[in-house]
Formats: sequence, structure tokens, C-alpha cells
Amino acid sequence: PEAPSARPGPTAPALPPCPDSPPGLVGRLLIEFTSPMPLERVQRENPGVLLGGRYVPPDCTPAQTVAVIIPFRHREHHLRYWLHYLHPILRRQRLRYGVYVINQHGEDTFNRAKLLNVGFLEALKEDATYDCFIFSDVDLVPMDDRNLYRCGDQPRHFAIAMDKFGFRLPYAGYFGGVSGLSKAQFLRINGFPNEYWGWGGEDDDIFNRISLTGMKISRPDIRIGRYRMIKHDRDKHNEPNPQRFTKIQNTKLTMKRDGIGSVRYQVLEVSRQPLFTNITVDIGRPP
Ligand code: UDH
Ligand code: NGS
Repeated sequence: PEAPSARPGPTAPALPPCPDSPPGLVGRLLIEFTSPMPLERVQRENPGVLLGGRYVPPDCTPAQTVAVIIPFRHREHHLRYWLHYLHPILRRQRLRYGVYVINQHGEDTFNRAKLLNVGFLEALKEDATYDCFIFSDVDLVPMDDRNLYRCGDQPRHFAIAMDKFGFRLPYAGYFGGVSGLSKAQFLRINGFPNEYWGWGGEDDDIFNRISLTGMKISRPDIRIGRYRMIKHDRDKHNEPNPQRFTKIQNTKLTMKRDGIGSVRYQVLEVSRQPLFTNITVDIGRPP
């Protein structure tokens, strides 16, 4: 099937550029996860989203094309909330975007950062015009639509005031949850590490990569970068990685050989759903 066209066709009238501050944002949002969210309802309420979770604003031409990448395994009920809240927000933000759920096949140890690398490459295979990548955990929903999911001249950290941390950054170098890099920024740090199996540290390694290449993290206002996290128990096969503390000491050495340039994986299935593209991938297991 043809990917939705990123630009108006030759006969379509040229739309004006999308404004820097999109009109029609609502600001603070009420986010809650009490009653279950049927996928049929989310589909019904988002008829403007194209197959595979693509969207193009009808009234203006965005400066960027945004791929939203979600690392995933066995979190279907979280994904339904995420889709329910995020599609309307991203639409109000006047983004041209696509949503990619990168589903780790099998039951070996989870590897969040490697899945994000896969998402970067697979999104670009589908649409070479993606120039901004937003990496989002499936259980994080922004509480304010002024937190714009786009890229800037520095890597961006979006999830800076999460409810579970009392709406503050847990530490100055925190880069977890939701982050965004332009294609050029991502390539400059050789992407993300592939060698963090299990929970923890991969986001700190990414922070190190950004610092070591001379970039600075950009963040929204603390009153705007607020998030609700869907409460959950620790997943199976994502135990805290005991190697994470020593690994984050060595980013300077490892980032040259371990990253987007060295990621090995096998795509098992690409399935275009109404609200997202589901990519099931075999990323192997820890050595
Ligand atoms: N993820 C999955 N499936 C898994 C593990 C992780 O989809 O089995 C994804 C998902 O997008 C998740 C992200 O990876 O949001 C980060 O993993 P995480 O949610 O496990 O990390 P978090 O820090 O939780 O949110 C750690 C365990 C918290 C236990 C709290 C007990 N009260
Ligand atoms: C740090 C972890 C990060 C993690 C952050 C928040 O300690 O990966 O806590 O964790 N770094 C290391 O373990 C080296 S949280 O409270 O969300 O579970 O993102």
C-alpha cells in the first residue's frame, strides 16, 4: 500500500506554513486511567488518522515530519490510553506524524534503547522524509498540549515533571520517559546503545552521548512538561540490569562502536493498524 503523501500533490493549492504556536491548543488537560479504553472507541474518535497512525494537518504545511517511536511488549491496555490521549494532542499541535510501536518478539530480556534504534531505521524505511524522532514510553501521557512534540536545535527532553516524581526532575541529568532528537542529532550521537539489556541506565547513556558530542538538552517550562504515568507493576523479563552502573561510566568508549551503526535485528512483521504501525522485531538476547 502507498504511504500517505507527505506533501500536497501538484494540483493541490499550497497550504501556508503551520504557525509556530498552533492555534486551538487547550493547555492543561485532565488525564486519568480509571475506566478501560476500548480500541474501537479510540478508532471511532480519531477518524482523521490515516492507516498506520499517520496524520497530515489539513490546513497548513508543517516544517517537520515527526516519527513517534514507542518501545513495546505486552502493554496493550497502556497503548490504548496512549493513543486515546495522544492522537488528539498531536493533531492540535498541527504535526505531520506517524506512530510506530516497536514490539519486542519473544520473552527474552527487554531492551528499550535497541528497540528505539530499530524504530528510527524502520520509520525512515517507510518514509524517508522523517526528520524528527520522538521516543516515548507507552505509559506516559502529557498533561498539557503546549508541550510540543517537535524537534529543535538541541535534543529535547519532554517528560520533565512526572507525577511519580512529584512533578519535578528526579536528577539534573535525567533523560528518560519521552525525548526527541532530529535525524541529524540522532546520527551525531551514533543513535542509542544496543547493549543495555533489562531495566535502567540506557537513558543516562543517551544523556552522556549528547553531552560528549557537545550538545545541550532543551526542556519545556516545568509547569508545561507535566506527565501522568500509568501505574503498573514491574514487567517480567525487564529486571534491573546489574551492569548499568559500570556501563554508564564508559559511554565515551562504547558509543563509537555501539549504536545505530551496529544494530542487528530481524523484522518479523509490519502491520498497519488504524492508529499505529506495529513492527514486531527479533532483537536477539543478551550475550
Ligand atoms: N516496556 C514494555 N514492556 C515491558 C517493559 C517495558 O512495553 O515489558 C516499555 C514501555 O514502553 C515502558 C518502557 O518500556 O513504558 C519503560 O519501561 P518501564 O515502564 O518498565 O520503566 P519504568 O521505569 O518502570 O516505568 C520500572 C518498574 C517500575 C515498578 C514499579 C512498581 N510499583
Ligand atoms: C535512574 C536510572 C534511569 C531511570 C531513572 C528513573 O537511577 O535509567 O533512575 O527511574 N539509571 C540507572 O539505573 C543507572 S524510575 O524512577 O523511573 O524507575 O530512568
